[in-house]
Amino acid sequence: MRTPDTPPMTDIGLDHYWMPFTSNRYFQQHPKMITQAKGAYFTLSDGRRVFDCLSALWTTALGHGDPRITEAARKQLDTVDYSPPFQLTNPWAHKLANRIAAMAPEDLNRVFFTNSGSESIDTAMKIALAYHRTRGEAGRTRFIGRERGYHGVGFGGISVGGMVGNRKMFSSLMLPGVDHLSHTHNPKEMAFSQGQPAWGAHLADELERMVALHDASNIAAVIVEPIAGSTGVLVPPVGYLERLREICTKHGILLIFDEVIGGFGRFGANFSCQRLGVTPDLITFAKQITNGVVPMGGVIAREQIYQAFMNGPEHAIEFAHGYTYSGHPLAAAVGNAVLDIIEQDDLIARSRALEPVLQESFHALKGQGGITDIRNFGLAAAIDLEPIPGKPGLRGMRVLEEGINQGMLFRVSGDTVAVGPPFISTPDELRLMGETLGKVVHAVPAA
Ligand code: PXG
Repeated sequence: MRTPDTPPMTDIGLDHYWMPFTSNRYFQQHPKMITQAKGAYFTLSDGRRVFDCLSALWTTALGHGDPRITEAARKQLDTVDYSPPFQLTNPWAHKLANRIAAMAPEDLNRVFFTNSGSESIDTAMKIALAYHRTRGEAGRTRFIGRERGYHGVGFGGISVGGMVGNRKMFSSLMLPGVDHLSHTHNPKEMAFSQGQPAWGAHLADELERMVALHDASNIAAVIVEPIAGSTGVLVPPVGYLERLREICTKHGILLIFDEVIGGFGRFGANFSCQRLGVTPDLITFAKQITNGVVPMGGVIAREQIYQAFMNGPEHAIEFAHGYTYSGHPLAAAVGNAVLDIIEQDDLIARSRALEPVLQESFHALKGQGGITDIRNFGLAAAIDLEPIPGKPGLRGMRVLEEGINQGMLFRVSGDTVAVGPPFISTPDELRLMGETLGKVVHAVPAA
């Protein structure tokens, strides 16, 4: 079904938009365009309607087109459409910062706004460096990331990130002084785990080896996603994050949790770290804070980190960093509306209540169609597929196409299929998602 104001796709030239993270030539042969978004469903320009299995890009768990968000945005545009963020501000950004601080754990209560996850990582890394320097520990410049980590695409983020495809072209400009912990996914020890795997806490001890090698006085921060999202929902082993926390505390190293996916309910708590019971020193967020409707991200810092910057003359800028759109009034108004809806509709409890349904529907696929692993935590799950021999990624691409034919927009990365459905999903929708994934996997075999 096409709405009257949507031109047919054939009328739109496809030549000029260089699409991000896309096989552009394949796309030109198999174009897919979203022309309608409502609730938990997208409609494509050819009329196919699909369930939004990944909440768009881990962004839109409240569903698309919630009139309360639309109204908040409309009202904001009529009031203050833009306000410059340096040396003055707007009330909506302050209100949102106050609310985010109240949702965050312990004394993480100072919120710095950005426009994306990538900018949030850069910002957190700068805060870490400047924090140590301002306290007279200027030698603490090294960062420790983790293999298979995704921290966006800025030079900071790809340096601490652990995805070779995102790094290899840019190695000449990668930040110096970065080490990577091993990733925690070992199918031999943990395949088909439900929730947190029992094996693997000892992998955090690698951090002690890095400290022994470099000396703690040279290390600024460790950055990890508590649950690695875009590399296929890698769930931390029981005790692993606790151990990282312990070692960081012991050596005065800041612990940064990248909660760009984990913020605002995806894992059944405000932030995934609260569900997992481990508190970092800095949290990065983005995506769900605005339900994806307007770009926004940010960093939440412990009080003591913020206070370390509050020195020097009072008229001086304490942290020479910020974006033209930091605390944008439209994004802030939408963020406030999103938090209102999360509260009013009790959506974090709903996300938590849906978790066992998702777990059951995914783990029911065990033993089918060359599925080599199934993982889940919170309202997120992934399966790994046996690849087509010699053609890694092709089976995944076919799953994407066949999924759309069968009414499901799965997120496919290589031969891994991930889902992170909207919090407004019904249990039946989640069951159908699992059943359909089973059918799709059978329809596109590895051999
Ligand atoms: N950190 C994490 C943990 C992310 O998941 C970013 C940083 C970067 O955010 P921006 O807003 O700069 O894109 C992300 C982004 C996927 C997928 O398929 C996930 C992301 C991006 C693209 C694909 O899961 N997350």
